[in-house]
Amino acid sequence: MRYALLLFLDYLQKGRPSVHVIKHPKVCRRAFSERAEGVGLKIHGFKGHGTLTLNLAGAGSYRLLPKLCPECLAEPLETDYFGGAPGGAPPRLRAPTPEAFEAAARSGKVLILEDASAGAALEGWTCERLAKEFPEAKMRREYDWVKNPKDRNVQEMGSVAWASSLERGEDADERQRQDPESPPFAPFYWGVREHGKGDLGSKKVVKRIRELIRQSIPAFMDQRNADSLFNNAEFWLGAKGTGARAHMDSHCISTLSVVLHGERRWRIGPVPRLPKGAGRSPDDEVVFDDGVAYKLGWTPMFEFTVKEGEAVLFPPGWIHETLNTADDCTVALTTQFDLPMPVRYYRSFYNRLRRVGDLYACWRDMLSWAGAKVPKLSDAKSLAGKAYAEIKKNNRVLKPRELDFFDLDEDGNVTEEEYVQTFTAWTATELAIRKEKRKQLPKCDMNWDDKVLHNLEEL
Ligand SMILES: O=C(O)CCC(=O)C(=O)O
Ligand SMILES: [Fe+2]
Repeated sequence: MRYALLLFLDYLQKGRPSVHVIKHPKVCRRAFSERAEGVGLKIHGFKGHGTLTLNLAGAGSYRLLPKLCPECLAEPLETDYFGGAPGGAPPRLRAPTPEAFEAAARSGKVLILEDASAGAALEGWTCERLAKEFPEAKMRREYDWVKNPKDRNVQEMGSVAWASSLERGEDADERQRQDPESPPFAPFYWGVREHGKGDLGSKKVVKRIRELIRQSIPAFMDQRNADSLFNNAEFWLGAKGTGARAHMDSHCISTLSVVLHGERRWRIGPVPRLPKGAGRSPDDEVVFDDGVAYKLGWTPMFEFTVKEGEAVLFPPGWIHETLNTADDCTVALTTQFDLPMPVRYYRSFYNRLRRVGDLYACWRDMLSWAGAKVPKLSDAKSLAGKAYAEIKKNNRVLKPRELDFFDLDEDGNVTEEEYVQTFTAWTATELAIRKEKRKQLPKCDMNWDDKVLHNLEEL
């Protein structure tokens, strides 16, 4: 009772606008679960005893996971935040508009997008077409680190027998034992993103593929992404049964993967939870390298098929795996884009994203959005109040990234309450994270279901 009440008072103190007390929970045990409504909060009474809602404008309604500390930023329950059909497909955008795509990308949502290659210069390109257009281009097979330890591009695109070849790749037996659903054969990889290194093709090849990618920006996407789409581009190619094994990447921006030809099964899941005491990665320590997800008993949150012309959108850190399922050779263009940056997602899952070493490259950015160094917790509120007053006094327009970091209710305007509350919670989170021990393998909680909330009720 006391704990729930304290928690409620704590929220009130944080000065959330428009607080509606719908009904007091008959709190008789410590158990409770919280729910964010947009950003508003609903504190559930347990066992159906009643609900108390702190409401802000905003669409979603998310239950919240146990926090790293009482004042810390709360993470939403993944299945509430990402929606879709857990175990099945994520939400699908049938006729994606630029507005819908932009909103989803700012929040780091996972989506299947239709019409992703309609009208694109690369629409429908097959493995054979690539071989014909770029015979002298060079690529390599994945999972070939014994024979090709330096990742040289040793496979000529024009020798098209590769399009039907099936090779297991290193450690394939072990991966299949760890997870029989994992892709049995190694795909081919044309890493256009490595164009600076020089062995993926002549200057002419690089110039041409750059132009083709520029002419293939999906209509729903900010067209200023041409450079980032090119500079991060990877073609993933292969016969039925080939695919990328589950892994996490270190990109700080979101990924879009378009099926140009063929069909593929995707399995994908969120960055694992990192509860209090789970530790945190040392700087730059890759955790989810090849095989680690399987070893830790990964259960994908979404498993679905992406057809020719469709794309998948997912935010930084999501563990992903692909399997080419068409009878002939599948071509996918998998790349990242700069605009918009998924800052709302970073705020929503700050605790885990700031502790998993694969995302080390993003930590500096994450630390920058609050606009100040991490202060003492006791100073956070007054510092934030002053910073906000300064912004108002100078009529300073917040940068898009600042806006998304502070604008909890996503109404396009940052109130003083939102600013102070976010800054204070961010400070508390940073301080709590720093108390976590550095561990090569933090104790990841691979679950994404709501059992942890029920467990709370059992306490
Ligand atoms: O598209 C694929 O098959 C794998 C993509 C991937 O893992 C990546 O680009 O990071
Ligand atoms: Fe990847």
